[in-house]
Amino acid sequence: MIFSKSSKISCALTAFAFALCTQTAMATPYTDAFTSFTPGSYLFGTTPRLPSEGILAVGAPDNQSLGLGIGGEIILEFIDNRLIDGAGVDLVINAFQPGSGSQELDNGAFVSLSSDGVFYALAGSIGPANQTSFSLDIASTGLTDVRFVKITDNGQCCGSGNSQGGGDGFNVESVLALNSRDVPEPLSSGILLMGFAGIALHRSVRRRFGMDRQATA
Ligand SMILES: [Ca+2]
Ligand SMILES: [Ca+2]
Ligand SMILES: [Ca+2]
Repeated sequence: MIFSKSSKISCALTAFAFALCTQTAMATPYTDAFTSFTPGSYLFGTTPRLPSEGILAVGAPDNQSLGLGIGGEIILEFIDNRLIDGAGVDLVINAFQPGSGSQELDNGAFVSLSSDGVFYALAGSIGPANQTSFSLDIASTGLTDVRFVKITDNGQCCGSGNSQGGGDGFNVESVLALNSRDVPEPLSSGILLMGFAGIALHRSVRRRFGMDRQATA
């Protein structure tokens, strides 16, 4: 196939504009924000969390966790990526790393997922168990492009009989999409304008070459 000079220039400009419009910063497989945090009840003198402290559960592991409080709930959001259903487990919820003898692992939570922030499907329950990382296969939800992860403390506490443990509810450290799809996003409105300018230039070049052909015909 033979391409004219005008076509080559037009394609290059189009590719340049498209690249500018869709270039992304490095997407992370972890959640990028939280949309809401509703603290639950905090027992045994544990320090209540503020709604703004939902940020503690956002992003990559940083050794900071969010005690939801008994019955508390957080909704985390993927912005630069989406959780997708792949082979096996897809989602990992990292919890608090307890010290020896801690009763924190008495806590449990429900995990629900949503693509649009309106309809949520239950993906499963996590804890109580002697572990600090919980993996879920999201296949049963029927969702393939998950943006929101809702984690709700199950309201249970202190099953071990230690009245000093678990009073701040399930502790969310971080949430990771094992199976993840990156979402291209505009770098900025300025870059978008450059993209549109590239497209306009592309059209101008096409018109210019069209006129040249007419002039030499
Ligand atoms: Ca992310
Ligand atoms: Ca899966
Ligand atoms: Ca954290």
